[in-house]
Amino acid sequence: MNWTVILAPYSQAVEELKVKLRGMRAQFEYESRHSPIEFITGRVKPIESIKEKLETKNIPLNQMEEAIQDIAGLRIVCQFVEDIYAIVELIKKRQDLTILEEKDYIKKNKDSGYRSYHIIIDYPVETIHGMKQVTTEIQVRTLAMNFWATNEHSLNYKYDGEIPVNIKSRLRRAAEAAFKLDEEMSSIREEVYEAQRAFHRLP
Ligand code: 0O2
Ligand code: 0O2
Repeated sequence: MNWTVILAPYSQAVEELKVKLRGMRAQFEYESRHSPIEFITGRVKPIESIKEKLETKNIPLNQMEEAIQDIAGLRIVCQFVEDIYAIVELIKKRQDLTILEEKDYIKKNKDSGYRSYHIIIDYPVETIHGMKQVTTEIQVRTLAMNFWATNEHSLNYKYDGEIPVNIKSRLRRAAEAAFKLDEEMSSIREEVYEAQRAFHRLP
């Protein structure tokens, strides 16, 4: 199995989408409008993580491409919860990708406390063998949700997926506190937009 060859279109998809989504952010700035995008990261899932996921989900290697939807992953981080839904609308209007599935873990968070909006897309990549639809996961979340997810991810790694119950319940409380922060920030977001517009008008 030549992983470099198999993963090449995924890496192409991640690189192209990073450029395109960062382009959206730049356009908001050129127009001196509040950008619903704070920053964008992307990655191809490491081979070891792909193998692990196949094992835990009991999926044969030849079904990997259909079964694992986040081999290519983009992450869009924003300031406000409202920005997440604005981004989702912008992505839905795009002609260069197809939406396969949407998972709203904001309205209904996961048991762990995890919140984010996931969009699964098919993105066409032109290869030397022709066009290939590459399934890609776009995670859209606020800075507060990202802060929480990054810390929880580290703890999961540390405890090999078996976080002790007392830490788990603290994490759930922290997730609620982060969401409260998002709600409080949302209530003053018009003030923030105004300040940011004023800042951009400065020479
Ligand atoms: P970490 O791991 O959080 O410490 P650039 O050089 O600017 O073009 P970029 O985006 O800075 O590229 O880095 P890269 O290497 O292309 O992207 C890696 C980033 O993807 C990491 O951010 C990861 O946090 C993020 N990432 C990790 N897992 C996932 C995932 O499952 N889905 C998505 N969508 N993104 C993920 P950091 O902060 O660089 O590193
Ligand atoms: P990594 O290391 O980020 O790549 P499911 O079959 O629904 O259980 P599935 O199909 O993988 O799982 O999809 P899901 O749960 O919608 O989203 C998968 C990705 O979302 C994860 O990728 C994480 O990046 C993120 N995620 C989901 N739940 C949590 C959570 O409780 N905490 C954190 N920190 N991130 C979460 P991977 O492959 O699990 O991991």
